Amino acid sequence: MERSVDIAVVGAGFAGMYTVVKAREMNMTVQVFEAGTDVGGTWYWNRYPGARCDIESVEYSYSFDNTLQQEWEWTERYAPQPEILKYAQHVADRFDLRTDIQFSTRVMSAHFSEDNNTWTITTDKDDVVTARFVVFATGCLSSANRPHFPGAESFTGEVYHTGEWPHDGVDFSGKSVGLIGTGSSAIQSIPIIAQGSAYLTVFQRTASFSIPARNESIDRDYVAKVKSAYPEFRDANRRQTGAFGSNIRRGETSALESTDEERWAEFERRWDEGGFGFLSSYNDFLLHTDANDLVAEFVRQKIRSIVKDPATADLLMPTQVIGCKRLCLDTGYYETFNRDNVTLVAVDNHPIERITEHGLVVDGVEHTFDVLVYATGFDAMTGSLLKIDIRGRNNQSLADAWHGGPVTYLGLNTAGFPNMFMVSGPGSPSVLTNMIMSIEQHVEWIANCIAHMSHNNLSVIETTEQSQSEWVAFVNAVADKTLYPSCNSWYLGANVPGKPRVFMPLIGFPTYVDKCNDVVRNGYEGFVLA
Ligand code: N01
Repeated sequence: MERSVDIAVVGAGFAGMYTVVKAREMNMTVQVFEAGTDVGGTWYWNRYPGARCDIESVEYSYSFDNTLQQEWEWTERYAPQPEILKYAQHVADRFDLRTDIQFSTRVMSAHFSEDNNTWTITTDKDDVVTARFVVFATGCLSSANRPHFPGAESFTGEVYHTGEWPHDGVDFSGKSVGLIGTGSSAIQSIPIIAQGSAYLTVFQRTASFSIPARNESIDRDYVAKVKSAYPEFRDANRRQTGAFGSNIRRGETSALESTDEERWAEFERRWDEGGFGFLSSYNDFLLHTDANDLVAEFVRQKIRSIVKDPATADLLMPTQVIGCKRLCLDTGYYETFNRDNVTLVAVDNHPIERITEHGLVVDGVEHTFDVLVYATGFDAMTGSLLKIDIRGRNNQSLADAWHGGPVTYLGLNTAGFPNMFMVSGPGSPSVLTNMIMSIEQHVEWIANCIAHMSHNNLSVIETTEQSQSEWVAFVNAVADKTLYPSCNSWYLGANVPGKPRVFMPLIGFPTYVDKCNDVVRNGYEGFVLA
């Protein structure tokens, strides 16, 4: 393809799809490139057993079209991956989005020309598209992190990564499985793989805190209530720190102000209810370690009471601050370690030494299996952007501009890269929110900005070095007021060896939205328009 368009978009997940909707509203031409064979992004790739969203279904969906949100019927409290993918496909059908998307195509480079203020995008299918604007809708958790272990190539069995799961599924029956990782993806898949395989060995570097999801069939009365005032329900969610959970009771006092009995009863109630509401019983879990210790100890006691073998229970005991890594929600995770066909191996003090033909070696002991599953997460927030050869002014690469860590203004743009927008880029609330709410806010901001430029005959928008360094400092100052930076999370890039440690997501969706709106009201303050 050789084509010239107003807007080139990379990625056809929820962000790329909505960008097509907005571009068409503005009567602009748009070309999306997507590596997968269909829409859905995260929900297209992450097909591992048990994959489901940890934000409730009625909230994790588009709000921009009232008929769409009224008509779509979710079946479970937390939607499983196949249903979310079906929803994305339904939206693509309903708005006829696929005509502007070229699938099975990976964007290789995006270069800005200062001569004519356009971007040139090239792909692995030899397409060349020029565009006034480029929108990276590449997702925050879309670049699989596959740690390199010596000997990895020598393993002769099947190998999978949770984030790149085969479309036809995996038949584990009668097979022994080794699974590396105990984050959200592992915690969702482990109970199901354990049930469906002959034997499962889990290799754990850091024990995670997990809370029961209490997933169930969706409560139709609750759905009817939400739908009777859906726009108001969405607005109420947008006013929450994470843009979700307006139905969660939020404690407004410190955990330290209650008696032991009151606290324990409250924790029990929340444990029984399941979900992220567990950490909302008091208002200071992520502010004070004394408060955090109380709720962390409650979960540790739950683990002790569920897991029968004391040595395994000890290994499963998380020691970090609860909530500073993304809290996991599970269905029968800790119970799975009571099964006869499951073993937990700690790889913290003795990291995985190497992979062999038939398994892997830890502390000199070889563990053998037929199938190896990497549940090792993602090069989050920056990985997918930095895989593309993105070049702005003076032929400077994004990798070079971000060598010390990602620098953006509002998570939307980086100095030296005019007319380039990121949807839910580093420095925006993104992964600390209901992603679809964040995506809608970003795409609408970008669309309004492009419309403003067209109406005012402006050809270039770009932030400044000063705006972005102040913004990064602000994002980190907000994080530093909390316990978030206290552990080695992917929010900090700490899961990928050599990645600069920068706290990437901004905490606080409503404040962020106010800031974005103020920037516009003040004539795109912090940007230079020409
Ligand atoms: O990835 P992770 P994930 N040797 O990075 C381990 C979202 N999500 O795919 O903690 C040994 O959390 C690593 O160990 P450690 C959600 O936002 C949402 O599970 O770094 N182990 C960790 O245990 C989530 O947070 C949903 O010490 C190694 C695991 O691999 C995010 O995606 C479901 C290792 C990776 O855990 C990422 O989750 C799934 C090594 N060299 C995902 N390298 C829901 O909506 C890494 N590990 C519910």
